[in-house]
Amino acid sequence: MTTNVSIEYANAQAKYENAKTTAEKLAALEEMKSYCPTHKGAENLKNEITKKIVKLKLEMEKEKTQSSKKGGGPTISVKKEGAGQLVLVGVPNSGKTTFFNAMTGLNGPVEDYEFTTTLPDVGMIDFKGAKIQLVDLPPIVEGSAEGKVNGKEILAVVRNADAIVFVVSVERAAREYLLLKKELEKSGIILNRKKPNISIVASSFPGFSLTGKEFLKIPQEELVNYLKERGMQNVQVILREPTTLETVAEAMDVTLTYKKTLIVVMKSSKTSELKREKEMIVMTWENTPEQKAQMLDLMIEIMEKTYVFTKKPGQDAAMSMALIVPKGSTVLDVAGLVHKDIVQNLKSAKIWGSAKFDGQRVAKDYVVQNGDIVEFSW
Ligand SMILES: Nc1nc2c(ncn2[C@@H]2O[C@H](COP(=O)(O)OP(=O)(O)OP(=O)(O)O)[C@@H](O)[C@H]2O)c(=O)[nH]1
Ligand SMILES: [Mg+2]
Repeated sequence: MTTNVSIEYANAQAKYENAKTTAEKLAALEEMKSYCPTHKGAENLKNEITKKIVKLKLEMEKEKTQSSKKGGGPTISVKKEGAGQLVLVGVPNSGKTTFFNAMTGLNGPVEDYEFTTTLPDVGMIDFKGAKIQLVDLPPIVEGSAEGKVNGKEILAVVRNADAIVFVVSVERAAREYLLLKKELEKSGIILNRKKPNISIVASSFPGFSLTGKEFLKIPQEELVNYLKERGMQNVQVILREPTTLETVAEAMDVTLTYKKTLIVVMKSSKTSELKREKEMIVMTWENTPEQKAQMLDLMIEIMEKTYVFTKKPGQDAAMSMALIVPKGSTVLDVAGLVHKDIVQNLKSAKIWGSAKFDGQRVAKDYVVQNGDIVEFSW
């Protein structure tokens, strides 16, 4: 039986098929699981993935005991929990654990020497009643992408996260950020931009078809040859942005993953040397309650999520129980999180917040915004 899956799931599957190491395979499987459809027909698929994950973990345990005999390092995996997962990335001693402790209320080890954190530490942050997972990671160094100090395992965790919070020290902010960016890019993690908005799919019709010709910045023949060399003869190409061969290569590279980021600059006493690039969100850490609240809003934003509240007719809204949904979710998507009966019978909803007036009736496909209160009618 075929099961309809999302683009995210298909991408994760492609990563799995291209994974070279056990850690990469595991990260891809966990990503597949997190994007696995939730309806009943997909249960088998989910079970199959779980079985594969268990098998891989057993293999990794075996590798671990074998390699620890040889003096190799431990393997690392972090289970996703809550409405979204953020990872802390920084060079040694940049203040990751200091920041982690402040946000989660936990008490991870903070020392003034390097490599204090040697394994990921997981904490949950309360966001208006919803839970966000924050992962403190061991440091990234020059050479992590090649496997230095467990770099591959750490970067596999970064790859699977919903978004990244960089923690840099104020004195060396720009240098640290460039080093981190380079190591992540070498591992196929691209920051603060989206996958090229073009699609290249095998076609059941013979030959080459192109939509959006005005976006092609190279002779069409070059593109046709490039695809032919890669075994794509019958192909449909749709361009929605200026496109060169590099754009095409990037769009076809299933090993790449795209993440949004936020940069926290530690040690607030001095001004930072960090030059802001487009799309970069930079915040100097002062550890005040207002700043923590602001930080949480930014975390939701970089994970590309939206938070809403629900209410029952005639009752007050459940303001202490936010629901976190992917950005762009509709009233119907939110209903799916509340109860399946609502989904089946949903007629419309009332919205307080982003609608023109409070309590406005909206259709099922209305896209919700941060802080909206939704009341279902069914
Ligand atoms: N003054 C000041 N010191 C800080 C700040 N953040 C971190 N430190 C100090 O910097 C040192 C390292 O902090 P950690 O939080 O352990 O850094 P880390 O990035 O987790 O380090 P590793 O786990 O080794 O990678 C400690 O001595 C902290 O007290 C800050 O904002 N201000
Ligand atoms: Mg640490």
